[in-house]
Amino acid sequence: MRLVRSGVTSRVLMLAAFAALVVVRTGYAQEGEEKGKDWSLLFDKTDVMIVSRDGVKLHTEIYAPKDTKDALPIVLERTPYGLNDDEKGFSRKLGRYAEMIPDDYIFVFQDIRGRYGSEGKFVMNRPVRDAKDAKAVDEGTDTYDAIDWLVKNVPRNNGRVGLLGISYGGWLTVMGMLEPHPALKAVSEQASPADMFLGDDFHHNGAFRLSYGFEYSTMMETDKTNFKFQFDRFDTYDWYLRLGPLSNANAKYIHGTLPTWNDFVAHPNYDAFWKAQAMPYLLKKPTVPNLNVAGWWDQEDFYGPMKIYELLEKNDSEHLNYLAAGPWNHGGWGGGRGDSLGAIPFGSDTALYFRQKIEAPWFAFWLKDKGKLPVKEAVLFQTGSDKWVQFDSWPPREAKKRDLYFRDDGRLSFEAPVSGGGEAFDSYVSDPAHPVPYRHRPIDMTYPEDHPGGWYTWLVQDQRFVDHRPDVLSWQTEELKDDVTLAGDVTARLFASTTGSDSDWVVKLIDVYPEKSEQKWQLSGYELMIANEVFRGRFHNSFERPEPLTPGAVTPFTIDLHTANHVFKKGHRIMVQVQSTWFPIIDRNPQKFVPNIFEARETDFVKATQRIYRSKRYPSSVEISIVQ
Ligand code: PG9
Repeated sequence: MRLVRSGVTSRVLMLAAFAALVVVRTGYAQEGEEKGKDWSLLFDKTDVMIVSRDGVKLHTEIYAPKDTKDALPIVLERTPYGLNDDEKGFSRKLGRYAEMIPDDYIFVFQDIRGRYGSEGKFVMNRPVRDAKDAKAVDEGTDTYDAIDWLVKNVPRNNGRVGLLGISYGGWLTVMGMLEPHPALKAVSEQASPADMFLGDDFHHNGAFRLSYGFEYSTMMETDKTNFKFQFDRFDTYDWYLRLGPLSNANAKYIHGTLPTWNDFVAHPNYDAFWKAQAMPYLLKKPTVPNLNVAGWWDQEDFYGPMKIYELLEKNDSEHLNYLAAGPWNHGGWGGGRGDSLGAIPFGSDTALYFRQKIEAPWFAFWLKDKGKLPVKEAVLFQTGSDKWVQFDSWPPREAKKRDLYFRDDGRLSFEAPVSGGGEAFDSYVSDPAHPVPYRHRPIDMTYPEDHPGGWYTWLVQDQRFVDHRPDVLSWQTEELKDDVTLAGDVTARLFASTTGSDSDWVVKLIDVYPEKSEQKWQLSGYELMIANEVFRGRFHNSFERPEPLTPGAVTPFTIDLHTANHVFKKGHRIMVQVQSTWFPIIDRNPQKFVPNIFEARETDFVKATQRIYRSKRYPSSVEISIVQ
């Protein structure tokens, strides 16, 4: 085929021809891939090693559009996951930018230090350098040095740079905007972790994300590539249960070789190690326009982008901070159509919409002075009603807080209990030897390569798979007579006791579909999680200094279930579930207080009887934010 070489038009035509081939590769490096595309027809590639200020050389690929004479902005993505070149040596990452390519950019992809083609040492979430040490480096200085080299050396660049990335790439983006290079004119932090102890990949409220922490640190620190730990069985629920106490991970498998695992063991509390990489301690006033992007069902980093948006918003006097969120799993906006997730349809191609109507125009506005901004402040897909909504603030100021109270006979009600004290409760026995699976078994490995993994959609899995377990309690409303529109914060307030001296509390807010769903027969009675979180009881007074719980004492626990933008439709019910294990995404709490759970012994793991109170004196509830 002879190419019609007419600049932008030819690129649009070619991209349209390839569009049918778009597939989504989900996971740590989620991005659009376009199989069979010949990128060499569209771009000239240059491979360079950019030298950072400490002499370490970083492998960088530069893709300049073939047929334009204009000076163009640079779009930079830095990654720990490799550039994934195709047979012709062109990065498959270009597929992620199909909707931006017609606007004409020079795309640049860089391996971060210590990974794939770059020199140096990889450090997981490398802390920000000591500013007093002139020779010190961090991901911010590497980004700065890369941008500096690019604007000085890449032919036909217009001196403007955009920076973006998903997850680890999002975190690198935030690092790059802390002390931005003057040429950095727009960034998009997408699903960046914000705090690895409180809410993202490695812990939630101090509870360790076992399967993720183990599989991710083996993937990143065994060699320079994305190594896969070889499980000897398909069902990792079984594997992690047989592992027993966490100390067996080093004793039997990794033998102290993984720095990140050793850090987990050495830093079981919220100490300076975790704070050195967490956004609340790093972010100040935004100085570069930033589009934060989040997925409502992001199984890895939902806390992060929402927290980063919230923190930057506090000092956003120049209106540089924006938010987009959609019905996506981790990075689900980066490829594919986004018309559904698991069994849940959304009525339109939400990911495509994001890339075409939000992300591409957003960068074109800042980097090319083209068009209008596609978002006033926050553009958020509303699940349940399946539509995009523009907000002036997030959470919306006009939202009213209402409590959903746990009542007797498994009822959930906006009416508070009017009587009772310590005798009104529901109870279950939590047994670390039989933990509740977090998704239905078999639980395959986190990032399988040979089959579509369950990890990517577990947050939308039908929760009926556990709701009759004796160690999972459920409360639900009557059928709703009108739509209930939740927009904003969700907070659980449990009054709970345990016979143990430590305990986890998992709370899930669920939309229960009608028994006969008009939308889709297979969704009849579906229990869809809208918000969820785990809290490790030992941290009820302080994440820095854990304390034993007093056995039998009623203790209040406030658990942030983050924000949601969801309509519980008329005829649906609202349900809350509470349980004390969520395995193996969360490690088993021994339920007996030990100074460091990573050093707990087999005999420390004990059954505990849990009580969730629901009386006037102890009114356990989930507070939701409602708009009309
Ligand atoms: N969730 C992944 C991650 C980011 C940052 C640190 C550790 C893990 C990722 O998808 O990149």
